Amino acid sequence: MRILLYNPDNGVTRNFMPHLWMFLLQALTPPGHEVILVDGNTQAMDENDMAEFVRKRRIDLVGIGAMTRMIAKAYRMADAIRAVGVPVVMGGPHVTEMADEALGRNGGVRHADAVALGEADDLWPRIVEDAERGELKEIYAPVNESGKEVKPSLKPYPAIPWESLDLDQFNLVPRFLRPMLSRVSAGFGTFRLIPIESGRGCPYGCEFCTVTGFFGDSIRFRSDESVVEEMLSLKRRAKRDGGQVFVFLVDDNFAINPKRTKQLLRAIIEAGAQLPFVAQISVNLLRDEELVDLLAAAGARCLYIGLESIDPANLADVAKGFNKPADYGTVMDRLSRHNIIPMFGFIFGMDFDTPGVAERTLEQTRSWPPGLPIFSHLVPFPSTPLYARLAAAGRLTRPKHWLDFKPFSMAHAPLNMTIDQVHQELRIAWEGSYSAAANAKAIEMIPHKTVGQRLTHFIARLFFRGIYFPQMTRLEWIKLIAHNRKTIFKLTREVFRVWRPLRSKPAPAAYQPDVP
Ligand code: B12
Ligand code: SF4
Repeated sequence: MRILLYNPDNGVTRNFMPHLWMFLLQALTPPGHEVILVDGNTQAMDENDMAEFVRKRRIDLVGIGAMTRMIAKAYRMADAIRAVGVPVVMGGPHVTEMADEALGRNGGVRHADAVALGEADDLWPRIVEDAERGELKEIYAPVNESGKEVKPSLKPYPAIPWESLDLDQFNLVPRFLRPMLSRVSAGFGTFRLIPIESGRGCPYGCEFCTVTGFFGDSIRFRSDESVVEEMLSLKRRAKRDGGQVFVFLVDDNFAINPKRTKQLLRAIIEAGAQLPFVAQISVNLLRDEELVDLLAAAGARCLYIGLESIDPANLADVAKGFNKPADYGTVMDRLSRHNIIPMFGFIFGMDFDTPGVAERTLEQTRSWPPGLPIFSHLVPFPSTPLYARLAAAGRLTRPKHWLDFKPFSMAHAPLNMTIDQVHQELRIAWEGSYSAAANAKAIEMIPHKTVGQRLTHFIARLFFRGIYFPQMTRLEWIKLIAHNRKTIFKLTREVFRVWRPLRSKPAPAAYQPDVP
């Protein structure tokens, strides 16, 4: 069969990283089938394009995976595919929670022929075989003969053939810049952010999060050897392409078992498998200085931390009382000393938030070394304890918000603010963090860092700003560059001052960036 694995965009925003599930299912597909990957974030398609693609490429089966915020688009695409007679299997967090919706069992339209619930590592080969025989079942659940749920072990873990995969669609360097940048230096024309996982599961059970419910609170790890081998393989790929590979370790809490994480980091260092990477770790675990030393030595360049709120009452309310706001500044300092850029998330619209929450939060963040903040509102995802609580209290204003996805638009009534006030606070926080003045200030705050580190931080700021203020067109980018021209001019002058003496030396085959 010719199988298409498709991850939609949500029609509004774009993601910057390929999704691991596609590579994983591709690697788990039984031999004898051709698997084509399409990420809607890099290859924009509408329903007509998709129907045409499926017809022209003679696709026999389509697998679609989607988060809640992409599900409306996923359903539209699935409908278009089914209309040309090709079966659709859907999987991922949303349809796991809302299988009836995808299968049209709740009185709505049917979008999928089959749904895979939960982790599909062990289910996928069976789904492919059933599809080949034309005997797809409606629901595939990861259960044993006695109906008990079985989580896949990550030992063994399939080898994703990074060295031979066609990764063209995942190059983050804009197409029109590639030829020019490749001429500057061999490694400039390609930059790929590659997802890999070292483990699954998080036992913390924060009220708004789907992870504990989906992956379970029993944590499973890959072997150190398999992670190291994957990093080495990516390193070989980067060398071969003469480009950059930046790894996103997608574990929800990469240091959930600090002893094991340290062991893995040591294994990476010993094998010389370091690649620049970003990981997600909760703030309580980053009090550990040795852990941060090892993270930096193993290649960590950024860490994402869900700070959520500066108000302990809010944190306790969403079962995240293990975050101690008093620790935030110390952890940010520690990361900055290790040249790791902190990326941190705040959520507004929690029950103890009141007007002015943005300014109060910004006041704190301004006292820390500069990082990359992300502000969102509380989102009641289906099947979370938060959703159940708000539904029971009659506070959901858009109970099926995913069918009408609007970025940064609340779906429930907060307790001590209005919905409009929360939206207003979000705007203040984003504007206050990523205006041209805020960007300039952030770069001024790190004069002791190398120009490469400051440049990286600045470029990251431009991209992060785009999460709230979408920069989807060339014109929007031009405006952004014009607004930030002073900082750009200053950094460019420094870059030339540092690089001019180096120009006489021969260029290395693969440029290794001087990033923080
Ligand atoms: C990496 C990641 C991101 C990346 C981008 C996604 C990417 N390109 O991978 C970044 C950092 C950008 C991101 C951003 C966001 N994320 Co995110 N992210 C993750 C994370 C940590 C890992 C995803 C992953 O690769 N997991 C490992 C793979 C193996 O698991 P999987 O994707 O679930 O796939 C398995 C099954 O679901 C199934 N499966 C999946 N697809 C398919 C398809 C078929 C056909 C089949 C058969 C099976 C199948 O099989 C796979 C193997 O078992 C998850 C949490 C998690 N641990 O999954 C959150 C998660 C997906 N994100 C989440 C959220 C909420 C967000 C944000 C909205 C956060 C925010 N407030 O801004 C943004 C939105 C981004 C956007 N613009 O769309 C939620 C989604 C909840 C939901 N119901 O939709 C999750 C689950 C975390 C959570 N806290 O609940 N995220
Ligand atoms: S610590 Fe992170 S991954 Fe774990 S339950 Fe809380 S929000 Fe979810």
